[in-house]
Amino acid sequence: MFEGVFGASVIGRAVDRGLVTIRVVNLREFGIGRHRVVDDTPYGGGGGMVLKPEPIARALESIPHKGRVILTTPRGRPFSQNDALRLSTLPHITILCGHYEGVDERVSTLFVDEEISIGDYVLTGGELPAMVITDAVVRLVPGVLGKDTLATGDSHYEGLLEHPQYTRPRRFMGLDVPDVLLAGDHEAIRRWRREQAVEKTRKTRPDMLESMSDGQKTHKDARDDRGR
Ligand code: J9Q
Repeated sequence: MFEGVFGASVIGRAVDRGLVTIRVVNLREFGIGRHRVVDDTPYGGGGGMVLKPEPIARALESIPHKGRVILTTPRGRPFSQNDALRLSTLPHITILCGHYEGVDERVSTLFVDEEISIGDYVLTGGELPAMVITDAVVRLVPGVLGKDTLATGDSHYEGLLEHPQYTRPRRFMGLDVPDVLLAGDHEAIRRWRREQAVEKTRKTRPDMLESMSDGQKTHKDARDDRGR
């Protein structure tokens, strides 16, 4: 499940270039008994299966440099770009994939530094959230993206959604590229893009505009904070 995502595109190239190392550990290898059992029914009833603590403890013991241990769970703090930036500065992180029915609470108490949710929806497991977090973190590791890509093209660069983008052809199915983008007045282009970004944000994410005034860190601030 992880090979495709971690082997492809930007992340795959970062791995190939030795900029990051991603190790996938199969919990099943640390399961109990001949059947390598990793889950059990919950105390108190209620149905479903809960991940047992012993296999997780042994799986974590097998990891030499755990760094910060993160559990993906719908009960966690919502994941944000600031979390991605923070985690991208750490030499090692370990992401423990939760299970849709839950993980024995003692795992969190004993081994987990933070619990992260990628959003309020139900998934079958924490594997996809772990891949989402990994993708968001790895692309921020210095050298992974080209200079151009980091400077621009980031939807959360200033806490606004991105302005619309156009490329060739100039006319497609009767729709023209806005004239301002073709005229070469770069100040006018900046103004137009800013206006479009604010308008798009107001329409689809008004919550982002509301939270801008209360000291929320922009992507740029967080990058400055870590001395880049
Ligand atoms: C482990 N739904 O959902 C949103 N962020 C994480 C999760 C999640 C889930 C099920 C299992 C994590």
